[in-house]
Amino acid sequence: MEKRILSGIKPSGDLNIGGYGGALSQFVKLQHDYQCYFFIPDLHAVTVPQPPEVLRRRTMDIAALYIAAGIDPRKSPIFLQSQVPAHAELGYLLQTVAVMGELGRMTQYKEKSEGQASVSSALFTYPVLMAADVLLYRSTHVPVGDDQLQHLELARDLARRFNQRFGVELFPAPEPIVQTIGSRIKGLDNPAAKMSKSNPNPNSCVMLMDEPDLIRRKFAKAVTDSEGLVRYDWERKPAVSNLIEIYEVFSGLSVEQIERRYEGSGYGLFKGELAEVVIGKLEPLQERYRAWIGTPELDAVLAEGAERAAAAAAPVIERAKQAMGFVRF
Ligand code: ATP
Ligand code: LTN
Repeated sequence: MEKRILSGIKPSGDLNIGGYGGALSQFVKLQHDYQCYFFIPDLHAVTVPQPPEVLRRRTMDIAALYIAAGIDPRKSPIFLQSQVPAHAELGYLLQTVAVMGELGRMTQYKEKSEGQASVSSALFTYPVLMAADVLLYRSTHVPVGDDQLQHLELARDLARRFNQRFGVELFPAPEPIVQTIGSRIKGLDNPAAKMSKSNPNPNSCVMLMDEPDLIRRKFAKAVTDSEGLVRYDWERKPAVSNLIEIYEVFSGLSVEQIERRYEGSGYGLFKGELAEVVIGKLEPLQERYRAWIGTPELDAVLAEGAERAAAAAAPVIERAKQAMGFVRF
């Protein structure tokens, strides 16, 4: 069976190096071995209120960053979820198969709704739309950070349930691809919490568009421990292990190579060189981003991507509707 991937990054905030390590850098590697569809889940972003101009800017930013990071849009279609109506359509069909209890158990829903005065019903059904995204392309694999594993498990359950209920072999159960390194990059101020743009401390995360000097300052301030040893050990040295993971993602060196390189040298040199390794990757990426953003070529990539995605999705949504008993003339 052909190996197919669909994955994407929500335009709900500006991208940091966590999203780069957990998603973007993986996408770039996987495009050679799979038929990939990379989309921008803009319908997901609006499950929490987004000012329309901000949503527009971030959506195009992520599209430009996909290309800047090295995704080749001729090989893998890049498109906006809102431009392929089949996503919302299959999302609705799958809502008839999903049940309230399993959606109420989703950790991300619980986290994002906690303490909010009002929560949209779309935030609750969000994981069903995510399942639709994946199943619409009959994806066999989905690269995600480990925070998305529960959602993917739901997608697998819904695929099996749909097939069984309607007696079809339509949806394969998609397998997650989680990198062992880089899939759980933590905050620079606190290795217990994921690096997230929702953290109010600006020193907690390095943004993909940060200037070199700012990146240097942020790494200089990153917490470590008092041991002075560059050693990878998540149990006992989470802060240092996190920095080693970031180093790995951006340098391509292995953990062992990094440990050996900084044997006996303390944290100052390690953090300084880590900043340079990250800057070395981000500067050219930022330059390519600036070459693409706001161009008609970027619009053309997205228009063509949406056409190719819609063509791939059409027979699948058709088969799903037929299986459920919708009349077709
Ligand atoms: P938020 O932080 O606002 O909850 P998010 O950053 O998790 O959102 P996205 O921007 O859609 O949401 O993340 C895109 C991808 O990057 C997802 O697959 C997610 O698992 C991954 N990702 C996000 N942050 C990290 C992180 N700190 N470490 C590793 N992977 C991450
Ligand atoms: N839920 C994901 C974004 C997302 C996604 C997808 C990822 C929506 N649909 C399909 C992979 C495949 C997030 O919050 N990071």
